[in-house]
Amino acid sequence: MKGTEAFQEILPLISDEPVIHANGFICRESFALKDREANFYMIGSMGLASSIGLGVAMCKPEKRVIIIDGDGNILMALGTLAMIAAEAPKNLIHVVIDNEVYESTGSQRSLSGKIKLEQVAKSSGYKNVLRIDKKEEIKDAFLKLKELTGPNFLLIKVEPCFDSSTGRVTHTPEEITERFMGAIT
Ligand SMILES: Cc1ncc(C[n+]2csc(CCOP(=O)(O)OP(=O)(O)O)c2C)c(N)n1
Ligand SMILES: [Mg+2]
Repeated sequence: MKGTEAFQEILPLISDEPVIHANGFICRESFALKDREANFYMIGSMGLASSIGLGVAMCKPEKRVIIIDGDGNILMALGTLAMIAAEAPKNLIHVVIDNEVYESTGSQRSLSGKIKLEQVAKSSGYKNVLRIDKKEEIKDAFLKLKELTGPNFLLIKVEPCFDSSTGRVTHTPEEITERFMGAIT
């Protein structure tokens, strides 16, 4: 499955949940397919979507909070997995689009071809962890994790082939922050 296809499957399953996106193609893809006020796009700072998602989940326990992360991003902030597991927000779903490369910067190989990220999440203490590699499995897996008490982790293995013609997020960081805060308040 292509990265784009993973987004095409997941986005229709999201209603009013806050979604915090990792930088690079993850933001761009989601923005191009369906921009929403409750989308937070991390522009530039790699590795931090998971920390921001944890903060939002802790501050808004009544909302189901979704992080859409990348393999390179998550590897840059592995300590955050331990922090999420330790804080154990019941309302958090951490999705990782794993193409085994840093695709946004030229597809340099990441470590996720050798390191099983779902095992890292499981042994850190995430409550429910699923790894899938077929597009047809996304809907059931995501809806199941939405029902289960978190923190939950969904690893989606994809081919490295985001569409390079996908545009950049056109909102400024200030606009993204302001409308996101408005949407979740
Ligand atoms: C601290 C930091 N280092 C490097 C970059 C450059 N950079 C932006 S996106 C990215 C790759 C992210 O990889 P991954 O999370 O796997 O997402 P993908 O691009 O594969 O969708 C890199 C290296 C950055 N923005 N910030
Ligand atoms: Mg990647």
